[in-house]
Amino acid sequence: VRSTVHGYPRIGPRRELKRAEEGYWDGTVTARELDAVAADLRAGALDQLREAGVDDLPSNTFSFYDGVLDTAVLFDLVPSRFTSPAAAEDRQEYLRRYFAMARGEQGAPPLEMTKWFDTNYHYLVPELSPNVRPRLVGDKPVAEFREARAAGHHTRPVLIGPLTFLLLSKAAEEAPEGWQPLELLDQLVEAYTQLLGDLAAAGATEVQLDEPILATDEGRARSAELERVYRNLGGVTERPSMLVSTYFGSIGAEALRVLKGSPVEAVGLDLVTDDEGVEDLVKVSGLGSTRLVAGVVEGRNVWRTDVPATLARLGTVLGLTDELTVSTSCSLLHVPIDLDAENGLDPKLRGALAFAKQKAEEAALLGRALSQGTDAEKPGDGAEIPTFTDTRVRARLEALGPDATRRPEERGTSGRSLTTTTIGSFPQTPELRRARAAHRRGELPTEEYEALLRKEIDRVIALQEEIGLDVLVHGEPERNDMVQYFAEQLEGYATTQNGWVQSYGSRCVRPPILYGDVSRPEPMTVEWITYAQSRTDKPVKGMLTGPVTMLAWSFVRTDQPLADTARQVGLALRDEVADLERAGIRHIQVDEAALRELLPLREEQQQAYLDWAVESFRLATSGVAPTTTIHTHMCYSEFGTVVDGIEALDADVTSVEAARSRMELVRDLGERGYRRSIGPGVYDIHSPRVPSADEVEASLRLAVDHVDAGHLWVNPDCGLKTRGYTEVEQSLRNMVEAARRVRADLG
Ligand code: THG
Ligand code: ZN
Repeated sequence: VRSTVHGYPRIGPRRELKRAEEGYWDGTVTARELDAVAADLRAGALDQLREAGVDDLPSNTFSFYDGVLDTAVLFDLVPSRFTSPAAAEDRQEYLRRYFAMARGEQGAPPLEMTKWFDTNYHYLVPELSPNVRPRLVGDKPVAEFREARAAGHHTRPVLIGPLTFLLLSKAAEEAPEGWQPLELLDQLVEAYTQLLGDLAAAGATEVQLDEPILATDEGRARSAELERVYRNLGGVTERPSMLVSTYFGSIGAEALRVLKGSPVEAVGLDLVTDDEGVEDLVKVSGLGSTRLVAGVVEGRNVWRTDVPATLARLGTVLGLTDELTVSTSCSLLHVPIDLDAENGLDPKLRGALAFAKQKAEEAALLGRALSQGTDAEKPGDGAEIPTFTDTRVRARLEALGPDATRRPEERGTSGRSLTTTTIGSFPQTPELRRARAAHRRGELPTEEYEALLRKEIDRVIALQEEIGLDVLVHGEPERNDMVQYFAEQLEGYATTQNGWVQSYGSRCVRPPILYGDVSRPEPMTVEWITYAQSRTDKPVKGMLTGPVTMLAWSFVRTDQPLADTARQVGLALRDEVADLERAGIRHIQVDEAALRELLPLREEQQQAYLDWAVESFRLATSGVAPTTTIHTHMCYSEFGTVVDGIEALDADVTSVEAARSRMELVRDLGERGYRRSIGPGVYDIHSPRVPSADEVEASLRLAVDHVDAGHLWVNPDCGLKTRGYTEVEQSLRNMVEAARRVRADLG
């Protein structure tokens, strides 16, 4: 029994890719230097996998930004705004175009970026239309195969499958009404055919085609297309054997039957996310001669594999296929690289963890153990993963009555129309970042660091007063990442020093590890918020991160349902909310930026999720007086499926990203007779562009047509942390001016 992994992190053990790319973007790193760093990272990853004992190594898992973008460029699916006919086709031009698609350039906004399924990784959304013609123009998968072979590794190139690629793409603006990217399927498959031929000619004997879309309702409904794609690809005479790999959940018996009956030589299944994968295998009476690549090592969480239990499960699965390979449940892109780079973790917790390198070792070990019989080698220590229980937390939750998640229907109102505010964070200046880094290294005494933070708060408060905003924020200068910041202060949570995971492009996050029962030993934000409040007569908003978002952006324990964990976080936040209120804070915002992201991929599971998501939010926020205003914020505008959930949160004010979707949400909510207030983002903070007062005014006038002005708040569409002060100041001035004009008109 052989072992493999579906993919490996690209950023490098010390985020080398980030440094090289950001240097390239600001002109301090040459294209040649960037390519050299990338080649080193690819070689390093293969060496690590080999060292871990993995039998079959993947290649083409590297990307400068994202694999979906790579695929679009590979097949010439580049919108015309990024092409410059004058330029010679060389490496510089290739990189210019590639990064322009990812990040935008003068006059050419970037491709839309969105979440990769239910992960915290983002991909770029290809824009397709009947005017484009997929054709193979690049050679990245072939080049990386050759490069690996030169270093002595015979690899399996990994590609995004055609079905997943097209179902994740969108119709370009110029496409006719009703046209769908899937209409390009046959042409695209033709281009893949050529790629398979090139790979075979280069010596590749197997390729991996990733079709995670099959784990979603949308993908499951496409079994006819699935059948067609793989029948056609299978018909290529000179081709490597094909592994179609699926992940982020089971794919259903129908898709499995299609794949089993297709020319595909191997199928990869996620056997970790749910139990249905094995049930499906039984339903189709096993895979027979189609090889099963069994995803049994969890690829997107950090817990080590329970080896004896997994061997037992694999024992059952062995009877359902003639040939088995052990693998991860998905690419290891979603976990940090190496546990050995952490030295601050509690040994008891550390013993329960595995990062990418350790997970590769687990896959290898499982393969060996199965080949040699389970007794041949004592795999792992077999010790139980420790539990961290806090009986006090459990008793408190137990004792809560139904009123703990209910607020009175009648609330105090601000009495004002078009109240202006911001989402919470203000720009993090280089000075601030440097000070935080120095403080963390122990080079800046805490008193000096905190004095600096207070100075920053003074400045941000004064600026907001001067601009004329109504509800102020302290600007969050004390926070690095909003999730990390709270995790550092909660019991039951651990943070890492070096556990970086790619979020998008060169941007990374260090997801904290929620390993035990959660509680709040002492107030987390009260000191900073009350300090800010002491500097102004206007109300200052308290800023917290909600339970769902705390879970979505952390690695979370799996020994109890997410709902139970969310309730514990909700209770800890409830304590914080109570302390803020007691300290005189009248506006409290609990962000649920990730409410949508954690929505299960399949509809049948979505309601149950929304129920506990709503309950944990309400647990956090329902302890306050009717006169305290609860705010929440969400970082997207396509609500569709979650709009009932948003209503059920029962927040007094909900701010959302609406700048790019022309206030559609406001209209929808208006039509539904939404009772609470809404703050549709009136300009897009994801771009440095300053909106004019006229422009903001136009948006506001649209909004007041649909929602009573007393229920309308005025704010940017997200936090201002990643922006610079010059543009922020001007944008906010224009926003306040626009609100003033519309308010004056309303009388
Ligand atoms: N926090 C976490 N996850 C997130 C976001 C977040 N996921 C969605 C969205 N926001 C992703 N956005 C970003 C934006 C910026 C950065 C990362 C994700 C970023 N990271 C720094 C970097 O890569 O240099 C490191 C930050 C740090 O020092 O902690 O700039 O807000 N969890
Ligand atoms: Zn946001």
